[in-house]
Amino acid sequence: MSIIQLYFTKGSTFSQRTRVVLREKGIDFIPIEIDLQNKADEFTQISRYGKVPAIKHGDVEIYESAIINEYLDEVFPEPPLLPRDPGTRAIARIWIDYANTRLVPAFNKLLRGKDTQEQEQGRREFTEALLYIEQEGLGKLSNDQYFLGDKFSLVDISFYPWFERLPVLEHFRKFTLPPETPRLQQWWNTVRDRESVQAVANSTSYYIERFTKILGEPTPVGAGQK
Ligand SMILES: N[C@@H](CCC(=O)N[C@@H](CS)C(=O)NCC(=O)O)C(=O)O
Repeated sequence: MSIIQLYFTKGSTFSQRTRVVLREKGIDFIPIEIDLQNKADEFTQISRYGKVPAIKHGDVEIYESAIINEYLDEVFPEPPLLPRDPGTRAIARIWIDYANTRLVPAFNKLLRGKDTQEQEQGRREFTEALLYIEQEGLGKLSNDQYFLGDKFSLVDISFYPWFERLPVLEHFRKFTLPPETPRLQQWWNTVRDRESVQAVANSTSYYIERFTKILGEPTPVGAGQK
């Protein structure tokens, strides 16, 4: 079959998920970087939501990172990134859904909320999600270094890009991982060292510069108080 074309952007969390899968599996691909401010027709014809990542593989055109990643795992089965047993596979999918529907929206609310009230609501929701992952995810699913045991999986891949951006939350929102999340901190220390994750990582200064353009400078502590 033909070589995969990957449509992505360097700073995109969701693109990093797919870029890590491609590297973990050693799949050859042609990277095509998209300008999201000026999307080419070739790209929007493939990614019908106009979002990265998207792939073209022969006649197969797919978007949505979780769906792309399952496709890649099916077409390039080695090393497997989902468990083979259907029950455990379903649990893995629940956690991928948790990343998409709980963790990511809470992160965005905390960082990009329109006012302090919305950001504080985001802080509560993000903290709650982290504690839930600590206790119900890493605490119960696995006795080992990754979500599903000793094998790195699509679950780890689905969560990790938001942890790479924790320094952004610290810079703009003074948020750090709660002390009640030692497993999560250990998990992130292990994941961040993987070759695939390092290969697509961006520096903290890259993120801070990028988000300063979007959010402005962080408000100094005590500003406006006398
Ligand atoms: N649910 C999608 C989300 C993808 C997404 O939001 N991508 C962002 C970049 S991180 C994007 O392309 N935004 C451009 C736009 O919405 O116009 C997925 O999992 O792939």
